[in-house]
Amino acid sequence: MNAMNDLSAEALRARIMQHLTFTLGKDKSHASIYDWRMAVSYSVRDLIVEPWFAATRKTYEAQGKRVYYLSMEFLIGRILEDAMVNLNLRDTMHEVLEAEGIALDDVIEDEPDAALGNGGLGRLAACFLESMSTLACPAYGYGIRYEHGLFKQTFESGRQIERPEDWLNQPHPWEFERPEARYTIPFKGSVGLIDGKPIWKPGESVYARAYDMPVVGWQGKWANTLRLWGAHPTDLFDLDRFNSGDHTAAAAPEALARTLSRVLYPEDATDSGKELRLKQEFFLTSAALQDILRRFLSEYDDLGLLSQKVAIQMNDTHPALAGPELMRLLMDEHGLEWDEAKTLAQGCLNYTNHTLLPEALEAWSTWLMGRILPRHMQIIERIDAEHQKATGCGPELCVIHHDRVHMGTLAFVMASHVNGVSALHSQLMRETVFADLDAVYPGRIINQTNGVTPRRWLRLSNPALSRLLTETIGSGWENDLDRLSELSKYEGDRSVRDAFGVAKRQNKIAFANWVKDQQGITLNPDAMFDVQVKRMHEYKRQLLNVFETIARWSAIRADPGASWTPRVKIFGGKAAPGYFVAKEIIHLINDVADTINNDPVTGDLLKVVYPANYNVSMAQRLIPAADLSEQISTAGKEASGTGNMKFTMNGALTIGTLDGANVEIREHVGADNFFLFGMTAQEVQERYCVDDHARRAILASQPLQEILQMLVEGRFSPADTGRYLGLVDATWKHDPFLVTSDFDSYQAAQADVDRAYADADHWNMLALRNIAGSGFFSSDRTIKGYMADIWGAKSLA
Ligand code: 26Q
Repeated sequence: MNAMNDLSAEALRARIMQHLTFTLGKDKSHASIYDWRMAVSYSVRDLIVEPWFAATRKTYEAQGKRVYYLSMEFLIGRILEDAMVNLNLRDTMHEVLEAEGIALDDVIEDEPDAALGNGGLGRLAACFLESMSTLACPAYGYGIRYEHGLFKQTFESGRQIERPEDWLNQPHPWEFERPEARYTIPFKGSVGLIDGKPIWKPGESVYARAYDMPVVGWQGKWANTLRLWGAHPTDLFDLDRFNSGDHTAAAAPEALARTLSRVLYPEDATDSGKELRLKQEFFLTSAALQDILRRFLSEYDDLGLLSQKVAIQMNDTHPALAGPELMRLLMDEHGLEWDEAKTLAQGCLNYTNHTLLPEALEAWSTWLMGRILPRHMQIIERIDAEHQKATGCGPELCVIHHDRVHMGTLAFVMASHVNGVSALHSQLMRETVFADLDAVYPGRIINQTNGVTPRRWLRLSNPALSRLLTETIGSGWENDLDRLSELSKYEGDRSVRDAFGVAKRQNKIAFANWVKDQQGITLNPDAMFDVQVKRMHEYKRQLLNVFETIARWSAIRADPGASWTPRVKIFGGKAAPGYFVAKEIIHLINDVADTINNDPVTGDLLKVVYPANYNVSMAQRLIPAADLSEQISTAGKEASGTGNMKFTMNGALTIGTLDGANVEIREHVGADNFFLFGMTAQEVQERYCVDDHARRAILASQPLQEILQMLVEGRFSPADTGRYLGLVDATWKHDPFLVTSDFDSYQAAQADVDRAYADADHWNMLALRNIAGSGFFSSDRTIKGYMADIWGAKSLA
């Protein structure tokens, strides 16, 4: 039963006016869009509280297993519209506000994105929370309440500039502060022995304070809690210093404590080894585990039941201190013996791996770990010793190796289940990075292919297509996405294909209007919208796409009268601030865009746009408008990808390699409906054995030589002709992600794309087949897999 269905426009209006008047203290004649957004948000939030309480009550009564998802990142985006969509309130809200002369879209867009994540891993956590609520899985998300989320990106003369993000400079209407839920988080100090028992005397500590956000599922039937921790000082204030006149120093303890939850680290694929990062990881992990144990002990008095009642998921190794910390709490605070503590911890814990790139695997120096967390270092050493003894493994397999604590090994050893995020990635885990551990712990590695929530990524972001889907296959696909397969019956129906074309065109016009507004660039909605949006990283090969763009431009200029398929190349994504090569590629894309967009010869046949500050909200505008989805990573490098899934379900076709979940997307939509190119993961490994692979590939490819020559001549940077010499040189000599080896194959696939797009009706049929095959990529399917294979948790629907 959905209470929201009964809510009339009049009742909703009354609630909003109540908040506007009494919560915001504003008369409607003076209310700003901000005031309306707050009043609207509080009114919607009020409607979630009831299912939220009901879920808590049912969870308590069921006495079943609870799931805890620990993640350093939750890349949520905007909350209001998602809540309205799930409560089926959007149309009523539109009506109510319209009567007041307020546009709902303006209110929605006034909300800052909650950007508490870098990219895929953080967005996956957000999709999982929503699916766990939709599926009535009793679950909690635990994360950090960063004051500043992922930096804002701007471009100055084509270069990326980072500015701090400041989402909490306004009240956050979706959170409930819980001053009573507070834990002490200890650091540093020393470990002594009293009566043969280790006693940790911390040298410093901070408080973790809870801030709760309800996460409501589809149709408002269930809401789980996302609990974010804010850091606060244990000693508020140095009063002596203040009284002696040193006002700045007096506030030092407070400032120091708060730095812990001040800002999200913007690296998404390199382990920086920074002390503050380690402290953040422990801060999250310890606060979450203390909270989990407190809740458990409020219901049960036998800690021996812990692993029957608690399942903990570690989102990558970032919370991998959960193993030693849970053991420490069980032993040092609750008096359990080592063996029982270890068995219980292992019974509760599970680990998801999101990358095999060596530079991203966390490994803390034993020196740093011992200094920040001396008690944990002892526990880790003993875990490692027992792991070595039990498996007889060599040094490479140890948790501690070359004076570093390898967090992947620690997480693996302390987990019941270890999972990869696509079939290929899980297989590569077994064959490469975790091959030896897989041999000594057989069966521990399993696969759970990622998914995305169709509520945000279809229903909310693509209303035009959503209406068509409901008209064609009926309602109910939103939480039963396999029903999209019923669309196959209509691929031969010209009116459905046309209707798809109309919906897509509508989305493209909306996006073109936005680009016009933002950048003054006019886009032709009849051109193919070819999109690559994701974090900037060499392995994702934005450079391959730029190279093809340059070759295309050059080819059109050579024969402008030929029958070219008009294209708009759209890029989006941020580079980690210290990632020099990624930033150089951003600069190149902007330089290429500048040159091409001002060329009257190519005109509407080719445009390049790179809107700054790609984020969740931009993705929601852009993905529904895409015709072509670029998923072109070096095979074996992209663990899964999740953007690839969003594009597919919005009716974009994929040009891609056999990497990550692309493999499964191709299986589900059909090989004829996917533009495949490039080497396989196996072939990539073999190519790496060829010393001068790049030189050979370039010498064998006329177009590649021309592209590199144009860069050498400074064709795209006339005022600074040497700008890309380094990039060209590195391409000839190193090309670590095999851009050159895959170039010809990519270019050929792009030519196939051009031909297919030229037949609009046929293209629409291919797009419909993609949508029909995309049901598997709902995160509801993924979460059902985790519940059944990993957590042993039951839906309480
Ligand atoms: C590690 C140490 C220190 C500082 C930062 C980090 C760090 C932070 C974030 C390392 C990695 C990340 C994020 C990784 C990530 O987003 N991986 C992506 O996860 C997606 C969800 O499973 C996959 O679809 C993508 O393929 C994968 O790249």
